[in-house]
Amino acid sequence: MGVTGPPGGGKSTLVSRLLAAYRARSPRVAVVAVDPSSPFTGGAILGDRIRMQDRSLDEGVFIRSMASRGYTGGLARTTARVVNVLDALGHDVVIVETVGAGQEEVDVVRVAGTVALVTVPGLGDDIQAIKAGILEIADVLVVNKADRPGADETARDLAQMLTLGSSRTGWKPEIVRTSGATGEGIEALVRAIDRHQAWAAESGERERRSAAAAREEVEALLRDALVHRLEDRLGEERVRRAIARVATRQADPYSVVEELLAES
Ligand SMILES: Nc1nc2c(ncn2[C@@H]2O[C@H](COP(=O)(O)OP(=O)(O)OP(=O)(O)O)[C@@H](O)[C@H]2O)c(=O)[nH]1
Ligand SMILES: [Mg+2]
Repeated sequence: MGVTGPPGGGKSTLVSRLLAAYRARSPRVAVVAVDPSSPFTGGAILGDRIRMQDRSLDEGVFIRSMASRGYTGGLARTTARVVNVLDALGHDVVIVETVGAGQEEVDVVRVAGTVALVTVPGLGDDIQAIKAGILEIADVLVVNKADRPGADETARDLAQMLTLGSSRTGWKPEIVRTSGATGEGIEALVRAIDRHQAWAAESGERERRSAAAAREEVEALLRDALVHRLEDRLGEERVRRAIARVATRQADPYSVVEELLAES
């Protein structure tokens, strides 16, 4: 499952709570925290380690941070593979935490069977921003930091937004109020996730998502392989020259692609 949302919304704290809940019923649980800002030794990763410390000594728990700086474009693919490996190694639950800030993060959470979008009270404008991109991929909407004032209002705003958008799949996301700080609402969140997974299994949505993810993965690899094969045949210099002609407006990209394909 994916846990996404704005920076500092309490995702890691919630994931730590979810870990405890899932660990109580599964022998092996894994977390992949995708860190968009930090290099490998960055403070945020260390922060995540420390916040999840109470879980990290447990043999049944695997926690991995992945820095994404410098990996734009390939992040979703890399994450998908890491998740596959963890799955193959026998983890019953794999949680992917990522900051929901852009398209890249939206792609990352597509690897997940269930996506929880974490918001906090009083985000106002940020909720508008969320609405634009990521609301449509949320299967469960979490209003975290519900120990703070304004959680009910935020939940109402989200419910309102849901009525405006049209559901792609027929699933109506549940809205759950939680506090990672006090543990309030965690059981309700787990139940909401369970309900979505049961629905996804029954409705065929789970198969649709795995089929889409598999297609995405194979096509991406195929594209890379074909480009490399073409470069091998024509020589990198030939390709470079073609690109330069597009850059200097001597040719349009469509004709250049036709030309390269015809030559190869
Ligand atoms: N009041 C309150 N504070 C919380 C809650 N959950 C987390 N926090 C605090 O919010 C801050 C951010 O928590 P994190 O769990 O690191 O949030 P995050 O979304 O993982 O942050 P990034 O990964 O950096 O985007 C920390 O200081 C937490 O102690 C909550 O339910 N209530
Ligand atoms: Mg975090």
